[in-house]
Formats: sequence, structure tokens, C-alpha cells
Amino acid sequence: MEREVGVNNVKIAVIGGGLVGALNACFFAKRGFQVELYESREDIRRATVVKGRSINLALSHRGRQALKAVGMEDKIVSKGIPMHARMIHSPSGKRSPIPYGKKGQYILSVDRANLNKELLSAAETYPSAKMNFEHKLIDWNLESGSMTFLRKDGSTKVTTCDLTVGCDGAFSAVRKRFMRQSRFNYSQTYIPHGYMELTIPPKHGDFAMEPNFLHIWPRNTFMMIALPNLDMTFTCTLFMPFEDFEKITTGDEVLEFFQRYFPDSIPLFGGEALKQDYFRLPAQAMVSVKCSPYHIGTTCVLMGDAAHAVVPFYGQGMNAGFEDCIVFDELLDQYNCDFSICLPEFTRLRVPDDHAIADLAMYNYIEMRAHVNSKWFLFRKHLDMILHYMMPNTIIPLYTMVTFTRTRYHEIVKRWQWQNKVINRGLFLCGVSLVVGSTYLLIKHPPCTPSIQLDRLWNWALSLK
Ligand code: FAD
Ligand code: EGU
Repeated sequence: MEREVGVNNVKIAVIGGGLVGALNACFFAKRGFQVELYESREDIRRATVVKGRSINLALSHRGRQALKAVGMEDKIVSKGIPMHARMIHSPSGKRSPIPYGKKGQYILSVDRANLNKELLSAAETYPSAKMNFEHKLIDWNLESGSMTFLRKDGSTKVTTCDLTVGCDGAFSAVRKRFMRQSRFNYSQTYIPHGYMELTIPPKHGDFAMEPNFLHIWPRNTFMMIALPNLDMTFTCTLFMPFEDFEKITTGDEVLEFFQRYFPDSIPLFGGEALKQDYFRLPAQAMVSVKCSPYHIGTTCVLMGDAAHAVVPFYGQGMNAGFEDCIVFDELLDQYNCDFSICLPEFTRLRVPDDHAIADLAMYNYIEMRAHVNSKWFLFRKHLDMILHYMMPNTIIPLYTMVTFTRTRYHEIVKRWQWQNKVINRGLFLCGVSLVVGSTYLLIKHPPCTPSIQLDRLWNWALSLK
């Protein structure tokens, strides 16, 4: 009889201690694997200045399910701020709330740094997990399996493992090794927009705007979004083409710009503070990355942004990365931790879904910048709600399926296309019945001398001027 190999002498190296890497360390350590996590930066729990991407994030159902699986949901949710609705700010300063759904359907604004810290600390509670900070992966020999890390003092560390999990973000060093592999597909697209984060301070010791909302200023090519923080500030993210960012070079131009497009926000920022904040950091780029497969052989797999960086216009990047971790965990259960089956299965299941959310996010980016101003945004969301109300089992808004369910992303796209067909048919039928009905009425009850009446109508219309 063959002896089963226990998981506790299988060594997994997690590359990257960001959100997805830290969560994965929890998942693997919980099963009893020997986990070595390698992160190029210093321990974020000790860092004095935390630099990096967005300050807060929208956490929704998929991300919460993953946190729940490692027993972290309550801890993170308790420090999140529920957002039950969007608040649309029109250019005139009018604010209109649009709920995300029923009472229990809300998303959470969570602090990225805190989430990262909590996940690292949770991983460290397992005796079989070891965290290595200031270890940057610089070389990886696939044949021998040896990985080389560069330490802060310039020294290097060489090590091997049974499975390498690349969670090292959009510019993944692990993925670089995949690029030399035959039949590996890769594409990346930078969008013309950049983003900049600005802070709205508290007002009289309280939130300066309604806290339990995702605030949105939709202005076609320009867009601003604000999420609340526990310290009663809001982090605003301004999205704008790089060329427009470059046009603004002085403090006065900053104020002019905000006066023109986001006038209601100036008193919230404070004019002087805004001028300073704007020049604190240059605008950051956004990239969309797609690749396949996500694994090589039985020894390496990519997850999170390393496998699929998406533009942030669905608030799903982290949520999708967290869902990668659940899917892999489910496969380990299903196939008894046999990497030779789990890895190809992970690629087979996950590539279509991650590519679908990348497409949806890009589609929404194009749609928003093309013609989404505040009126259109309100109109579309109300139309969605009305259609859903009339046919609750047939028409479900796209964002609802994405945000509040674990329906596979690629199935959501299919279902959405089907729904659009139903809506278009419905509209077509309404149009046809209107024409047929009115023609019938006109024939049955012909109005007397319609031409004269039309003439009068015309003259009346002209006289209005
Ligand atoms: P990262 O968070 O990038 O972590 C990668 C880690 O790997 C880093 O710590 C890095 O230091 C480390 N690393 C890199 N190279 C090496 C190396 N060679 N060796 C060792 N370590 C290495 N998602 C949401 O779900 N909701 C949102 O509301 C949301 N808003 C967003 C807003 C903006 C403006 C942006 C840009 C993104 C947003 N996202 C959002 C997406 C989210 O930020 C990412 O999907 C998420 O951070 C991915 O996590 P990750 O762990 O895969 O990668
Ligand atoms: C962008 C940057 C509103 C955080 C997409 C909605 C986002 C977030 C939306 C960022 C929008 C856009 C949805 C959520 C969320 C909306 C969503 C986008 C969080 C379709 C910190 N988007 N985001 N859609 O419906 O499904 O409210 O930086 F403006 S949460 Cl672009 Cl639900």
C-alpha cells in the first residue's frame, strides 16, 4: 500500500505579502502546509510611511466569503464602514442617493493597510507559517526549482519548495518566468487615465459628508469617487486622462478645475489644503493584465493581480483575487491536495472568470468616460431598478450579480447578454404594439381634418418663440 504524503512536510512558498499573498498564507497554513511568505518590502506593521496603492477599498461578497473561510470575516467587517448606497453628486451640487439593493445588500469601505496587517498577523498565528520581509524575488530557476531572494543588506538567499504561489502583484516577478514558457499568453493595456488620491478632512469632528455611501461625481472623462474612513476622513480618487493632469500645473489652476467640475467639493477639501494635496504625489497609472495559463507543471501557480490586474471600475480587483484563493482551496479539498490535478484545474476554472471580470471592468471604464454624467448614471440605475422590480427573476442588474453573489464571472457575462436580449425584445414588442394600436385607432376613428390641426399645432409651436 502506498503511504499518503502528509501536507505538513510539503513546503509552499508564497511570493508577495500583499492582500492576496497574506490571505493565501492563512489558507495554506490552516491546512498544515509549511508556508514561507516572501515580501520585498518591510513589514507593513512596522512601517512608518505606508506607500502604495489606494488607501481604502470596497469589499464585497466574494472577498468576504474568502475572509470567512479563514475565520477573519468578523474582524475585518467590524472595522469596515457599510455603504448601503451610492451618492451621486451632480455639477449643481445636488446629491441623489441610489441604494445598492435591499437592506442587507451593502459593500464595505475597508482600510487597505489595516486589512493587510490583520491578514499577516493571522497568518503568523499558525506555527507552520513563516514571514520573510525585505526578501525580493530576483531569480527563479524552474528546472532546479531554486529561488533567489535579495535582502535589504545586499545579501541573497537561495531556497527551494514544492509549490511556488505568485501573489506579487501586477508587475509580478514570478510571471516574468512564465513569459519564457512556450504557449503562454500575455497581454497588458495601460488606459489613458491616471488616478490621484485626495483627502477630505473631518468637519467639526464629524464626517464632512454622509458616511454610509460611496460618493460619486460622474463627469464623463473626469470622475471622482469618495470612500469613508474610520478616522472620519474620506479618501477621494480622481480619475482623469494623464494629459489633463499634466495641464494643471499651479495651485490656482487646481482650484479653477475643481470650481468648474466639482464645485461642491471645494469647501469639503478646503481650498488651500486641496492645492497642497494635489501636488503631493503625481497621478498613478492603471493597467489591465490578462494571461493564461495560470500554472506551470505541478510546481507553480499565479493568483491575484499577478494573474489578472483589472482596472478599478468595478471595485473587484481584490475581491476577484480573494476568490482565486477560495477556488484553489476548494480544489485542494476536492483533489486531496494533488497539485498535478489542482493546478491545471485552477487554470481551467479560473481563467475564463478572471478574463470576464477584466473585460467587464474595462467595458465599464469605456462606458463611463464615453457618456456617463450624473443624469445618465441616475437614469440607468433607476431603469435597472424598475426592470428588476417588474421582473425580479428575469432581470438582475449586472453589478448585483458581480457584487453580491458568487455567480461565476463568465456566467454573469452570458446571463447579462441574455437579459439584454430579453429587454430589447420587450422594447421592440412595445414599439410594435404602439404603432399597430395607434394605426388601428386612427383607421377606426379617423380624426376630422387632421392636416389643419397639424397646421395649427405648427403655428402654435412657432409662436412660442
Ligand atoms: P498587491 O496588493 O499589489 O501585492 C503584491 C505584493 O507583492 C506587494 O506587497 C509587493 O511589495 C510584493 N512584491 C512585488 N514584487 C515582489 C518580488 N519580486 N518579491 C517579493 N515580493 C514582491 N479592488 C477591490 O476589490 N475593491 C476596490 O475598491 C478596489 N479599488 C482600487 C482602486 C485603485 C485606484 C486601484 C489601483 C486598485 C483597486 N482595487 C480594488 C484592486 C486591488 O488594489 C488589487 O486587486 C489588490 O491589491 C491585489 O492584491 P495582490 O496581493 O494580488 O497584489
Ligand atoms: C473605483 C475606485 C460606481 C473604489 C462602478 C459603481 C471603484 C471603487 C460601479 C475605487 C462607479 C463605478 C461598483 C461597486 C465600485 C456603482 C460597481 C468602483 C469601488 C458598477 C478606491 N463599483 N467601486 N459599479 O455601482 O459595481 O456604485 O477606488 F463609479 S463598488 Cl466606476 Cl458595487
